[in-house]
Amino acid sequence: LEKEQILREACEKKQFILHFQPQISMHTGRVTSVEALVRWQHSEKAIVYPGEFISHIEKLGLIVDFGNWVLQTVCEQIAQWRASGLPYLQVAVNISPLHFQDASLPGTVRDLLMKTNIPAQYLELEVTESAMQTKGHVEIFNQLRQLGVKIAIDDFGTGYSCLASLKKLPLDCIKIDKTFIDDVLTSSHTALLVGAIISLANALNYKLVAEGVETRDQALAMRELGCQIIQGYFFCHPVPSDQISALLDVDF
Ligand code: G
Ligand code: G
Ligand code: MN
Ligand code: NA
Repeated sequence: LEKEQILREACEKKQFILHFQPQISMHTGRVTSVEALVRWQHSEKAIVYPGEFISHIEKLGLIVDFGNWVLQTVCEQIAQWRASGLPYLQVAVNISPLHFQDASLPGTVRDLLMKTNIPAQYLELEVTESAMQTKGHVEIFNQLRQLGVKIAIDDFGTGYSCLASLKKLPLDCIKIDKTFIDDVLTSSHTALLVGAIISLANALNYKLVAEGVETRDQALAMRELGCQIIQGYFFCHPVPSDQISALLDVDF
């Protein structure tokens, strides 16, 4: 109960901050986009990671308000980077399956895009395969795509019906789960699977991002298999927004 009170207060007092993790193009060695990752800035020293609090926010019924705050903060950040002279930068935002069931999501996104005046293609929503099972998701999907917002399937390969989720709806991006990258060097079976997923993404004309690449050898193996975009600690950890500008100048 105490934890609930603390979380409720954190929501009210806006103790959340966003960090951004670059996604690197294997063709150019440059940052193509970033993923927004929330952190709870508890006190001056303590940072709490979302694995510890997102599910509580969901249980407290606060996830729509919370997710809308994340979306608003991201849209404002995209506008701010642009206003400071940088090119538009695409930002991927994690959306809870519960938020994805909320019929007001497309309208909220439309209003935010209008208010911040950013082109819709710079906002990418990451949903997991479980969001593809929620009630009313088809309508919400279609409305979001009509706005021009991009949709990525997160943690691809870990859900129980990833091919079904591809069959159902047109997407823009597949994010191969870290568990595949973890084994790609040690299991030829996994390497074959990863190659097949990459072929699938290419055939469907979807962007493909490899997540959780931690070593040079993993990055080289993924590039060898045809992966175009890599995200992971090997290239860059999630960082505060004021570090992004310098990273846009780096040749990775
Ligand atoms: O940053 P970290 O590895 O601790 O993130 C853990 C999990 O929290 C990931 O599964 C990620 O998708 C999720 N997460 C991070 N930021 C957000 C957010 O803004 N909203 C939601 N709903 N989930 C997030
Ligand atoms: O579920 P989702 O894909 O949104 O989770 C992304 C999470 O993975 C982020 O919270 C991020 O901090 C974490 N992450 C990103 N790169 C790496 C990595 O190379 N290794 C590990 N262990 N985690 C990573
Ligand atoms: Mn994600
Ligand atoms: Na993921």
